[in-house]
Amino acid sequence: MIAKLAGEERADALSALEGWTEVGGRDAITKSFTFKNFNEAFGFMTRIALHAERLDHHPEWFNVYKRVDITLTTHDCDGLSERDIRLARLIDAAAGDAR
Ligand code: H2B
Repeated sequence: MIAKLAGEERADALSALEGWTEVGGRDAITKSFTFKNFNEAFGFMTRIALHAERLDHHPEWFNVYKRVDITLTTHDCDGLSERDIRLARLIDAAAGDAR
């Protein structure tokens, strides 16, 4: 069973991420990305899908046209874990310049 992040470790991990905010009512983080067009948004999602499969850790996400909203949490511990932090970093790298 993967450990939930808590206390100082959790706070430090979250403060090292840029633009990710905590979700109200559940232990999860979220960030929205907007690209130039659908093609770029879908390419981004494809890059994330490859990371997700490799890490066996998957995002909750929602796409409309050029926007991708992503929520990260670890279902196996019902909260945030180191896996979410790792995937968030990879997602930020996969986003390139998009904000
Ligand atoms: N993704 C996320 N976000 N949380 C999990 O707990 C999780 C996952 N568990 N992807 C993995 C798959 C698990 O269900 C499989 C069986 O390893």
